[in-house]
Amino acid sequence: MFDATLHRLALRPPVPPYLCGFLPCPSCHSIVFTAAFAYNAPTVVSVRLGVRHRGKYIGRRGKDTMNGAESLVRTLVGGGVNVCFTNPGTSEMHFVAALDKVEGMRCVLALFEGVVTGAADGYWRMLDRPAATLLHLGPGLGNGLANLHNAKKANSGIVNIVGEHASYHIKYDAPLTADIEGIARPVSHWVKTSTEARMVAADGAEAIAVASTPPGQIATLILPGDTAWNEGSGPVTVSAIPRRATVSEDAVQDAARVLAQGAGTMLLLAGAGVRERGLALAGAIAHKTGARLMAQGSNARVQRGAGRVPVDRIPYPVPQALNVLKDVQRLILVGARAPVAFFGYPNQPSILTPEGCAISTLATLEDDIIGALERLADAVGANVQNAPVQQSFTPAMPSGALDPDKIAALLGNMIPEQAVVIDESVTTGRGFYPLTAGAPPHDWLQNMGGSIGYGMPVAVGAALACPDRQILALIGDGSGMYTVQALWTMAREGLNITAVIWANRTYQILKGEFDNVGAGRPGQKAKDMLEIGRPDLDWVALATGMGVPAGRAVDCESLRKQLQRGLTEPGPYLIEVVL
Ligand SMILES: Cc1ncc(C[n+]2csc(CCOP(=O)(O)OP(=O)(O)O)c2C)c(N)n1
Ligand SMILES: [Mg+2]
Repeated sequence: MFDATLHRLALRPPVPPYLCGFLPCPSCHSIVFTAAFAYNAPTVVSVRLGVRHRGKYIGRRGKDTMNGAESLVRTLVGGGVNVCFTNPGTSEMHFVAALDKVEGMRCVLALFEGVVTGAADGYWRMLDRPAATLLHLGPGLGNGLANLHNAKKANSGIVNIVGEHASYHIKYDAPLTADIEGIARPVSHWVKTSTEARMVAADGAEAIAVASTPPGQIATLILPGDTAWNEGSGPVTVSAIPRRATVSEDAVQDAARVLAQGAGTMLLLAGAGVRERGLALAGAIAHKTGARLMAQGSNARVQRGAGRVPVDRIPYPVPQALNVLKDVQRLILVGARAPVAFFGYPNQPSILTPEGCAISTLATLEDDIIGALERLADAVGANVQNAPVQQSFTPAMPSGALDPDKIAALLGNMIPEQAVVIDESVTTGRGFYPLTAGAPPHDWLQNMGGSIGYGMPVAVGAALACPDRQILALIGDGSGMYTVQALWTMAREGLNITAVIWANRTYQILKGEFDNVGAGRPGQKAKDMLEIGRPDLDWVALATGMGVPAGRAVDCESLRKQLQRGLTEPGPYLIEVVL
């Protein structure tokens, strides 16, 4: 019922309390014990009088107070951020304690920070609303960097909270001291270190606004320990989120003029342009004008399947991409960027559009893409009702030995309605698109930053964002090992995720790349860098060891059975597909 709160101290007991006695509680008027402590430190930093009563610290002026951490958590919840992916340490303990006190925040522990940041990416992609992270100083942030990079490229909004030493402690260069701002800057749109407990909530509100600013941004808020435990301001309301910019009438009319030039025009889509409404509008425009439609090579979330306007992506291999784009004379960008190769290769161009191709922009990713497409549809007289949509179809059920085409046919038969497919299939999945196009409506998420290990964490975030949907994570065995700890979080949270691992025991893609960059034929040492067998990873054991039930598939029949099981049983399931 009572205690005194000690602040900013190097405490050396015994510390005699003084100024103690029984006083009426300023909030409920019952009599409570009240004490102040002098700090037996080299310098006395602060002495304060107060009581903790009915779970709350009550300040000496009789007002209810709360510390910076609690002020921040209340700000987050008030601002609509109600999931926090965490991997905390000492410097974040007050934040952890505040999570306990505040209703409405779901806290999800991950055992590696790459899972934390990837999960926050997946959460945004499904809801267009940020989750928070909680990371432990520079090294914790460092472990999360690769998936923060992927999230930044996907324009996923994240309130990325990183603990820091107490501000007065930083100068001692203790083991965990690091340049957190320096580490955060390249993967963040906004970085701020809170300087004062009373500012933490306001900084948090700003971080939410920055993260939510279209198309979504990484806002890194660094929280020194003393800003968490000292007296805070109470919750702060998030200011209005900036709206997407309306594209100019010139941009719309220019696009209409380009489309009027007929064959050789392509609309290249990304962002809201590859969601259902954007595709319907773009499909109607293409149908009316004879333009071609295409999506960027990688997309944060494509809404596809029966009844939606289908769209192909620019292929990854440069020769195929050049071939797909060879007849494009006029390219109109709709949320997309002008297409370039994933890597530079000797004797291959970086720019994928043919020489002389005129590139114009209807809307950038930040703009109101849907509004722009609506106006363009009006300008060219296109009607959404006339957009040609994908018919439902199920490929013939394959049998016998597995290969990528048969796997695609199986998936085309089995993707459930409203499934969320997280695709990190790498080489196994290159041809999955056509045979899955006629499946019931579903979402398809891809790696936007090229840093592998994004898939299983993004599946965690997507499952938390959409608990009623089936999450199907299609993962290369090499990729899966980067963030394998995600399996444990799936088990702990009981997430509806079916993780399918393409166990080809190799970094198959790198074998092709070895040749593509002109490195010749791999010798034994090089081969050993491209194979991940010896020993073969036992994915069933890895999964069950982290609490995820699992099975193995070796042919079409067993894969079908395993998928049926994974997709119908509640909670996570892993399938090791031996290729
Ligand atoms: C963080 C990171 N490290 C390394 C790479 C290089 N890399 C690209 S793909 C790949 C292997 C992918 O292997 P797997 O997931 O098994 O797919 P497969 O090639 O066998 O189809 C590697 C190591 C990368 N993209 N990102
Ligand atoms: Mg592999």
